[in-house]
Amino acid sequence: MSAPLGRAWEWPLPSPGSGVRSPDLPLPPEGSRALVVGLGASGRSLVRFLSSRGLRVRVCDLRSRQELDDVLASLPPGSETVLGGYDERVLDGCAAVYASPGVPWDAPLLRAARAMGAMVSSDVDLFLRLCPAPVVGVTGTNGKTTTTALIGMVLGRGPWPVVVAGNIGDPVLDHLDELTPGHRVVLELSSFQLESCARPRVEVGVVLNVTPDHLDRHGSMEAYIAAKARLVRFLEPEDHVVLNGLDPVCRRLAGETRARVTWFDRHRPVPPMPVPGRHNQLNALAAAAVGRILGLPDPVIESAIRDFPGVEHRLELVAEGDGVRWYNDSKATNPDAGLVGLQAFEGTPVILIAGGHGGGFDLEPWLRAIRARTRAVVLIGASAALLEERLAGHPVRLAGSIEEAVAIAADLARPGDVVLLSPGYKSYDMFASYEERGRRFKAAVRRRLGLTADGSGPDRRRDPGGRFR
Ligand code: UMA
Repeated sequence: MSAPLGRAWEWPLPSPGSGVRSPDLPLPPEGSRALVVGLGASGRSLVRFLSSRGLRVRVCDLRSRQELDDVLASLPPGSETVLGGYDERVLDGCAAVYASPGVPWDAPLLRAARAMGAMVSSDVDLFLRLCPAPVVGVTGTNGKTTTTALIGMVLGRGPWPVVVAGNIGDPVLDHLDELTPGHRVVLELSSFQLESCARPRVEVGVVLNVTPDHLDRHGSMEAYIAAKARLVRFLEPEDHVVLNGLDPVCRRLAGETRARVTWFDRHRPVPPMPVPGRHNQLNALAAAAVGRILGLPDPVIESAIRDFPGVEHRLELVAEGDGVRWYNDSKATNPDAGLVGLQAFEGTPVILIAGGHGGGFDLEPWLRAIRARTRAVVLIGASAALLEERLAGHPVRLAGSIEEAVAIAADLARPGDVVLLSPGYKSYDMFASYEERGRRFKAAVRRRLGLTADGSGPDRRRDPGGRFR
C-alpha cells in the first residue's frame, strides 16, 4: 500500500492491524530481570517503562549514589541499583540489557551481555517496535533539534495529535502509552540512538547534513556516516526520505535507500523562517517538505513556520541592552555549528564567546570566519589555550567562567554589536551539559542588564544605576 501525496490521513500504518512494528520484541517475559545501563533521562524512562511491564529492573551507573541522590527517590519501588561504577557481575540473572544513548554500543559490558545471549536494546529501539503511529525521524549533525521542533509545529496544524520526542530532550518511552494509530510522532534521532536500533524504520526519514562530530565515539567518519545512514537503509518503497541536495553525504545516502527521495533544498515556495541564519532557512525548507509529504497545504505550512518561536540554546535571543543584542547558541557543540552560528550575523560586528571540551576537528573554516566576522573573542574552557594560539593576531581575551566571559564581553561590546555564545565545543569540561552552559550564560546576561531571571522585565530589586538595593 503506498501513501498518495495529499491524502495524509490515509497514510498507512507500519504494520496494519497489529499496532506493532516488529514481532521480535526485545522484551523478556514478565518477571524476568532486566538491566538498564545509565541513569540519565533515558535510563530513568527505561526503568519506569520496564517496571510497568512487569520486569524486575536493575540499573547501573558510573556516577555515585551522592551524585544521583535526587534521581534515586523517583525510581519505582523495588528497583535495584549498582552505582559508582560496575562490571560484568551486574549482568547476573539478566535476560535483557537496555543501554542509554551515552553508553557506547560496543562497550565491554554490552559485548559481554551479547556473548552470554542476553537481548541488548535501547529505549528508541523498543519505542520504534511498539509505536502504533507513523513516525517522522530527523537526524543530521546540526539543526536537528530546530527542525524536529519545526516539523512538530507544522504537523500540529494538521488534523492529528502530534508528539515530539527523542534526542530533543524528551525520552521516547514516556509517550508510548498515550499514542494511538491516529497520532503523528516526530523524533529527533542522534547517531547514538540510530546505532542502538535493530531496524530503525520510520515512515519519513529526514537527514539534514552529515559533517564530522562524535568521532571519539564512532571511531571514524565512515562509522559515523554508517550510523546516520541507518535512518534511510531500513525504509520501504512506500516510505519517504527527505535529504539535503547541498550536502555531499546526503547525496550519497540517496543511493542507499529504497524509499522515495525528496530534496528539501529544492522545496518551493521558500517558507518565511523568522529565526536568523541560512542554516535555519534550510531547516525550514526541510520542515516544509515533510509537511507537504503529509499532505498539508503550503499556506498552512507557511503560517506554522512564520509562528515558530525558535528553540532554547539555538541562536536564542536572550536580551537587548544598550544597543547590544545577546544570543545564546550553546548548542553549537562543534566547529561546524559554531560556523553556522557566526554566519547568521552577516554584516553585524560580533563579540564571540567560544571554547570548551573536545578535539580532533578541522578548525580552520571556523577560525577563518572568526577572524573575518568578530571584533573580539572571549575564550573559555579546556580548548582556550589552543584557540588563543590558533587565533594569534586577533583580539582575544581569556575568561575563567561563563560569568567572567559575560562581564568581559559587556565591556568590549558597542551599540549595534551582537554578543554571541556559540562555543564550537562540548560543555563537559565546565558544565554538566550544553543546557546548563546556556542557562548560566542567560542568567549572567540578565543579571548584567538588570532583568528578572526569566528575562521578562526589569529586576525591581535594582536601582536605575544597576546596583542591588
Ligand atoms: N553512563 C554510564 N555508563 C556509560 C555512559 C554513561 O553509566 O558508559 C551514565 C552517566 O553517568 C549518566 C547517564 O549514563 O548518569 C547519562 O546517560 P546519557 O549520556 O545517555 O544521557 P541521557 O540523560 O539519558 O540523555 C540522552 C541523550 N544524551 C546523549 O545522547 C549523550 C540526550 O541527548 C537526549 O536528550 C536524552 O537521552 C533523551 O532522549 C543529548 C545529547 O547531547 C541532548 N545528545 C547528543 C547530541 O545531540 O549531539 C547525541
